[in-house]
Amino acid sequence: MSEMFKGIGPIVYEGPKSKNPLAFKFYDAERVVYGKKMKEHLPFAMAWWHNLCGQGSDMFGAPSTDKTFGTEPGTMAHARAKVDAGFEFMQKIGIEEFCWHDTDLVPESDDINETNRRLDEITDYILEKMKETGIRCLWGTANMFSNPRFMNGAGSTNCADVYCFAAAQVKKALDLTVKLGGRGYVFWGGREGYETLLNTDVKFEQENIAQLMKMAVAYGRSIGFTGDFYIEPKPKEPMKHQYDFDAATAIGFLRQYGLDKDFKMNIEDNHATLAGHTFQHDLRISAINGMLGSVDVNTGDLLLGWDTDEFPKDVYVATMAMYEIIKAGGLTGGLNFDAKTRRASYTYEDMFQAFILGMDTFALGLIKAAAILEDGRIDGFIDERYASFKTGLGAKIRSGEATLEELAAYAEEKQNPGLPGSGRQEYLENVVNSVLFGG
Ligand code: XLS
Ligand code: NI
Ligand code: NI
Repeated sequence: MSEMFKGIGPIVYEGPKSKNPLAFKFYDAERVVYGKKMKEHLPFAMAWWHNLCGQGSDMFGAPSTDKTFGTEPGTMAHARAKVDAGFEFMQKIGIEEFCWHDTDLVPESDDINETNRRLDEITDYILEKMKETGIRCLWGTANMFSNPRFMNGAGSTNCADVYCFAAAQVKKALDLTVKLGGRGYVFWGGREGYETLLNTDVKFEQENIAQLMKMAVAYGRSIGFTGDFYIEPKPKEPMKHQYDFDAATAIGFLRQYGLDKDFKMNIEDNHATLAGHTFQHDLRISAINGMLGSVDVNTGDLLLGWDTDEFPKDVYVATMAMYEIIKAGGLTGGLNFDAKTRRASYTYEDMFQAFILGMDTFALGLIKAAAILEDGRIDGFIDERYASFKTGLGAKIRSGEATLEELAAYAEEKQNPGLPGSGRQEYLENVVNSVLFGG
């Protein structure tokens, strides 16, 4: 096997002053921040699909990037070359885990039996590479949105035959996740939703999705999968209305169908913002429900209303994300770069630049989040803001001992409560700026 990314890497840490474009300025894997090594706080993963399969095509234009790796696309030779390229890339950039869809790994055949045979063959090869390098599998998933048979959904399809094919793909992808030692299994419901209620039975479809997930849990546990199942919420695209709109919706769905013990969230920045939230919001909602599992780190573009899957670059956003993750006690999953280079960034070097950007941005986010926590003013203020619930009637409300009559009697006696205390938002924003940029 010959070197694919000739003359590039390994990428090492050179510090903030370095002008070397192919070096980390902030990500220093072994550096201890807030009690743990950076690489432990930041379990980065590579997404097979964007990095090894994505060729820069868009709805208006043909591929701009050559990811043939010297082979004929659509062949097993190409599938193997992607494995070679992927492991070389991860080793050079210093990433220890990867995520995949079944269809990223091999070309799909018309016959599912042949596709499965190819999957067995390629995962044998991947397993060899894993043993050689120590690189691991973060999570696997089944692509149940690209093939036209899934045009009306997979779990939510109107057609029982299609549903069976979805089940077969989930079964196989679970087998492979276990084979590769994957720590998680993802359901992203890209086509699980609807375009119009004129042809859709929403309740029926949601029950069927839940049933597919229940069967997946039963099967997964029966073959020794001990990791977490994840739902990756997204409000829209490709479907107009997707059932897993955001973390709150997905968590409610899991609880309704008794799936909440086996599932957690895989939160993606760009999906949260499409749902009209911040990334931090969906991380928080997941965390307070004990369901913050894994994260797809990317970013959208505030000027565009779709999933642009850009590499993270906004240190403020990364800081708030890491603040949530640290406070939640870390991730059981990882930080998967579900992100792609821009269409016009079509060279191999651009792939490395993109990961350097994402990893440095999150390293900065980690350093700054730790600084906010150590500074203590933000958390101190929040604590103080609710202080009236620590004693007296406030404490009784919290412990569930208060009655409506007693609270009303207090209010009537007091006549007027006054104002609840300034939220001091601008002050707090000043605090964040001073921690971020005050040296
Ligand atoms: C698409 C999703 C997808 C999932 C895996 O928007 O982010 O890439 O992460 O199916
Ligand atoms: Ni994603
Ligand atoms: Ni996405």
